[in-house]
Parts: sequence; structure tokens; C-alpha cells
Amino acid sequence: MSILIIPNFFKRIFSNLFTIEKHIKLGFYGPPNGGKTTLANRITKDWLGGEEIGKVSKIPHETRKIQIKEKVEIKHKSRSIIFKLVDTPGIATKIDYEDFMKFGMKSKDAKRRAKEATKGVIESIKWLDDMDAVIIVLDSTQNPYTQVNITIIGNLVARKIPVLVVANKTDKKKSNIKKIEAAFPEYEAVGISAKYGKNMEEFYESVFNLVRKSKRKRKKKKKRGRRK
Ligand SMILES: Nc1nc2c(ncn2[C@@H]2O[C@H](COP(=O)(O)OP(=O)(O)O)[C@@H](O)[C@H]2O)c(=O)[nH]1
Ligand SMILES: [Mg+2]
Repeated sequence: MSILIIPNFFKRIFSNLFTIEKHIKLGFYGPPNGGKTTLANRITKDWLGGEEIGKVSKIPHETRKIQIKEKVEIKHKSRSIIFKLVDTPGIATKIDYEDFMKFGMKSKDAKRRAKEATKGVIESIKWLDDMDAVIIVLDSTQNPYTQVNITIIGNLVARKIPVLVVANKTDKKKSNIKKIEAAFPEYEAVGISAKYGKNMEEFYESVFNLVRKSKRKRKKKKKRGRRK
């Protein structure tokens, strides 16, 4: 009898010391070029070694398909969470192929990119419902009061999905975190440089806070399900 009890006893102690949560679906959303893929790559580099989630470019709409990285375990203090990272195509209200030609792209390639980017926007929105929590990645040198940002946030509020706002590119001179905080006062905002890995500790702390919020939401969802 006692042989059976002892391992269980240890198991319980271990699970209390180190809480492991599984497969939180974490989406990276925002307008094109905010640094969603750069941030997702930074996370996979930090926790999976060299592996990357996808390509980065100064030309907008580089990510035109959903990119997923499964089983990314992030540790913070005595907790550990396993994430499924979902990097999404940038959301835009206007996609003009001529804008891509300004970067030296040929008309045919620019037109194809615009078509794929438009499909990408629809994909991103479709995937929203599936997320446990969302990180909105914004370029902190840009005006945050845009139609796209307000639409994304509105969608998340309606679905009661917990949100963390990232004010990215703090390495740049024009970066203004305060302006982003003022635009979305109901959300936690954290300033980082995904490219140079600045302030990542605070970022991971915020991600763990976000999961706590998403857990409450998931519990509520379960209860509602039972009542049905
Ligand atoms: N200076 C600076 N540039 C960044 C930072 N994060 C991303 N970028 C650049 O911004 C551009 C768009 O990045 P990307 O990750 O493709 O943005 P996405 O469209 O949101 O996925 C690329 O040229 C990146 O190198 C940052 O923290 N600082
Ligand atoms: Mg991208």
C-alpha cells in the first residue's frame, strides 16, 4: 500500500511546485509590419533554440498564410506553460499592389502578393475565434488610432478574448509607448524591441498574466457549456 502512496505524494508535491499548463493557443495579430513574425521568431529562438516561425521583411504583407509553432514551452518563475504560437497575416483595410512596386517589385509579383495578402486578412479573422489569448503587435513609432487597430480590438472584445498590447520597436527614436497606452487604456501594454530582444523579461511576465486571464475565461466557457 505505502509503495503506491509515496509516488503519488511526490507527484502532488511536484505538480504544486511546477504548474504545467498545456497548449494555450496564442495568436499574434495586428497591422502589417508591426513585428508579429519578428516577435514570434524571438520567442521560438529564446525557447526552442534556433528554430524560426517564418520570414520577416520590410515590405508589408510578408506573412500571407497562418504560421504555427506547436509545443513552445515557456518558463517563468516557478511556472511553465506550453503554447501553440499562431502568427497571422497583417490585417489591413486597403491592399494596393502599387505600394509593393515602390519596393522594386515587378507588377505581376506585386499583384500576386496583393491577392494573397487579401486572402491572408480573411484567414486571420477566421482564426480569431480559435484563440485562447491574443497579442496585438503595434509599431510604436506609428499612430495607434487607426481603423484596423480599432476593428481588431473590437472583435476581440466581442469574443471576450484576453488581449496584451505590445508596443514594438522601442529601439527607434520616434517610439512612443505612452501614446499606445493612451489609445488602449483598458489593456496592459508592454514596450519591447522584438528585433533586438529589449525588455523581454517584462514581456514574458505579461504573457503569463494574460494566460491567467484566459484561464478564467475558459473556465466560464466550460460552465456555460454545462448549463446548455
Ligand atoms: N527597428 C526595429 N525594427 C523591427 C522590430 N521588429 C520588427 N522590425 C522590422 O519591421 C519589419 C516588419 O517586421 P515583421 O516581423 O515582418 O512584421 P509583421 O508583418 O508584423 O510580421 C521588418 O523589417 C523587421 O526587421 C524592432 O523591434 N525594431
Ligand atoms: Mg509577419
